Amino acid sequence: MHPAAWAALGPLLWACGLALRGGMLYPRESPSRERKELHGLWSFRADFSENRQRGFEQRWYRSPLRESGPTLDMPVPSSFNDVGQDRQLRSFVGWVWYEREVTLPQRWTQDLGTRVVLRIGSAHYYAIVWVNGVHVVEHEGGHLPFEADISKLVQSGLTTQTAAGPVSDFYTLPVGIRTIEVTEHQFLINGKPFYFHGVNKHEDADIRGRGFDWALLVKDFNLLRWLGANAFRTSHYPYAEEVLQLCDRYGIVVIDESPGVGIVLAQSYGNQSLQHHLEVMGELVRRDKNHPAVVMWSVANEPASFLPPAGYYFKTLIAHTKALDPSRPVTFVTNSNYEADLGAPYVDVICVNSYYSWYHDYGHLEVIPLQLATQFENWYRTYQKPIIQSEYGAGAIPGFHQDPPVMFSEEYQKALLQQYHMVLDEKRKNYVVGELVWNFADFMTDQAPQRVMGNKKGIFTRQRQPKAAAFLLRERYWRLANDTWRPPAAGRSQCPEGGLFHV
Ligand code: BDP
Repeated sequence: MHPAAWAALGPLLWACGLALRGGMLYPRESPSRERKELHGLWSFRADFSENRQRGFEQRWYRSPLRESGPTLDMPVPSSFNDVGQDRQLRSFVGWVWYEREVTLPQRWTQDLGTRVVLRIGSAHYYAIVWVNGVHVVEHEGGHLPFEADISKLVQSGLTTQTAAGPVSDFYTLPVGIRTIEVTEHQFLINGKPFYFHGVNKHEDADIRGRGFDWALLVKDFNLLRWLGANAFRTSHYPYAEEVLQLCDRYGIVVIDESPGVGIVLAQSYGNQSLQHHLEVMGELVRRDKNHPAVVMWSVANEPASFLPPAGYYFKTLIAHTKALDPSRPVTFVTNSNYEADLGAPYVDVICVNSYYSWYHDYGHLEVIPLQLATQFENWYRTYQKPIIQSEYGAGAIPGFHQDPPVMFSEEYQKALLQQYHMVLDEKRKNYVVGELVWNFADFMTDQAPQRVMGNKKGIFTRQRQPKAAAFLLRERYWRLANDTWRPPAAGRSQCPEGGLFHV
């Protein structure tokens, strides 16, 4: 087991009258279900000990955290790395401990017919949970929810059984009905060709880091609408469920990506990894299958899909995902050479990333048309599958201006996108079915020479203000929306005003 930080993001307790079977439904209140949010200030300690094991050796889970040493106040949800001023904590890798004391409503603890479930929205990357010092659940992988039935723990000491009359459980689930189909050159939603014009995102913002935030979410959706975007990819991990709920309501189409990023070494393709990856796909599909906005699963981003074990790995992974959900196409996002990619034979849609004139041929915008057209032609000739340009972009530091354009100026970012757009406009007449710019907003990264206080390929800043490229894309996306949108054949759309995705 690798030591890893764990940060509780979005935990809540909820009680309901009936046991849940099968899927993992988002906790909604109903006449039979109550929920208690555990968001807020938690006690926190990072284990800075040499082996990162002191917390286990001294059993910090046995008594209140404050009794075993100093604690910090830590907001949940948030990234502990981003909120502090401590350099060590900013880059800390190892176990961190979060604790919260909770008082439960009496009914939950006194009524033995009530089931009490502790649910963690997500915790990165390995989480162990104790309730009253008792180990209740572990979860590996981050990003996805997990839960533990803690009824027995919180109701212990009670022996009298309450009358077991008939129990009614109520759960409301908003639904949307639509079909998806992939042909040799089209992506069809409800039988009509769909063109993805959108973005790649990250769950990231100033101060809070990766923590879920309603204000940020609504701001981002307002910006997506401003932009005329109709789609995004959850690069490079599943996003909070609340994000998908808004996508359903606003008519934003989603390519839902697993956390399978960084599969670049031969040993990443071992059985243990594959097994875990299969489990994660199970968790992801189980969580998100009811969202009509999700139109395709992406099992990975930029794996070394040219390595020999990649063929078997992706064949197995994609077949497994299709078996879990036969109703949606499956892909992974590639940056491998079309001739060498061993996973591509198994995907429904080719999703390709390229950074012409950014990571190669620096400054030579003129190479893009030929290189990009060749990229598309090679992939299509080889596979006869629709293609999405799943990433392309350039870094720009807001306020840097230079003409003729040079790298990192707003002009260069804009000019690079324009070069891509010329080719996309040509190829979308045939088999290119989408374009997702990298990235919606600037985001924080590890330090590296190609990063300037994070990744600056956003068309918005990390504070969600537009760079010049945002205006370019806005004009383009609304034009594409008008060009490619087809009114529903019959009946009125159920989508809220402004939704581009009419089901
Ligand atoms: C792509 C990756 C993405 C990076 C991007 C970049 O998929 O996660 O942020 O490059 O370097 O290859 O900007």
